Amino acid sequence: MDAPVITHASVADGIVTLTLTGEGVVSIYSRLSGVPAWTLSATAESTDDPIEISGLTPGRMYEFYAVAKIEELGNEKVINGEFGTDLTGWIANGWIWASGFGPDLGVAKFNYQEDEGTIYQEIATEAGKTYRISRSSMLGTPIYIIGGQEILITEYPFFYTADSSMVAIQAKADSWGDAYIDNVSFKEAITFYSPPSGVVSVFVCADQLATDAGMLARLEAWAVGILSALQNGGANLFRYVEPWRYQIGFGNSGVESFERFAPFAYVKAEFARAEREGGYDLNMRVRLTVSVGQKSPKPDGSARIGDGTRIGVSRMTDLVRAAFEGVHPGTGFNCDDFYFSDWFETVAMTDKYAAELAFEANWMTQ
Ligand SMILES: [Ca+2]
Repeated sequence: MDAPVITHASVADGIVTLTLTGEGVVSIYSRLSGVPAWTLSATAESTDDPIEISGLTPGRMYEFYAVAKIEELGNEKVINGEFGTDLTGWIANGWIWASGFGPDLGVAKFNYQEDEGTIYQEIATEAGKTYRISRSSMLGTPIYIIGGQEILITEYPFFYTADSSMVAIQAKADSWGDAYIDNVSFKEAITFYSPPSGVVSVFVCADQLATDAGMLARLEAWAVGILSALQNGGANLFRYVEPWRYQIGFGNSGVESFERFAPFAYVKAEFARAEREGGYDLNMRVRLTVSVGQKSPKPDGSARIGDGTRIGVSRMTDLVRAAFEGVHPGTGFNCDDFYFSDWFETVAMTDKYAAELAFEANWMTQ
């Protein structure tokens, strides 16, 4: 079976919402970026609805992937579990065949003239394999699996992992009342797991960003979330995605910290081009600048154009531009959609290359 695909990731109010395609029961695993161990975060019966993951620490980057599980059932191992016309296949003591009970005519019925009685059937099993046991809901009939030990089934369907090569499935009744069984089923439960999906990174905004930080800091946090989720060929596009905090310096020794962070994307939001119209109405724009950078191990220029093992700034530019072109940051931002407005290179060396992409949107002022 194919791996599920995480097609979209978003974050709001500390909750990450993942949209997936794929079949089966999906488990979402997460970890703090940089932490080795993965944790099961959510399980969903299907990928039809988006899956929400809460309990995340704000202000941190998380990674997510999905695995799907499908259960198929093997052949029916019970002979005459429907009790169509008789008790063929069963060994009965105090039980008789009867008609006229339940939606499927024909049942095994305890003949309560007896003190107590059992009806059972032996089934070949394989130790270590899991079987799914079901029956029609019938009153007053405890069913046991008798293998290496005797197990009373208390809920259906019941999943049983065999511990021997032969078990008996047995209904046992006391003399005090009516008891019936019907539609007894015993099938191997075969579980398939998909390969894992690609890993998606999401920056969970700090709660205080919603109230304490300014609009520009909130815009940067939004853009970080989008950039963190960008992938190319199933892998994260960037190693570091953060608001611009002057992580990379330009000192006497050249460009500092570049190798440590690349491939990176840094985001800066700022107000731009405020103009006054005739009525002194403020006409303002907001600019989002995304700085992307890549390194290459040898001075071959692949940081700029990429090669078989490395995504160059050229491809990063395509993906980042598509990610913000015509996109609105959502409720709470008084602006129009963002549009690409400018591009220029900022670092051009044989083993390092960086460029800035600028997007602008009209900012509403009331
Ligand atoms: Ca029946």
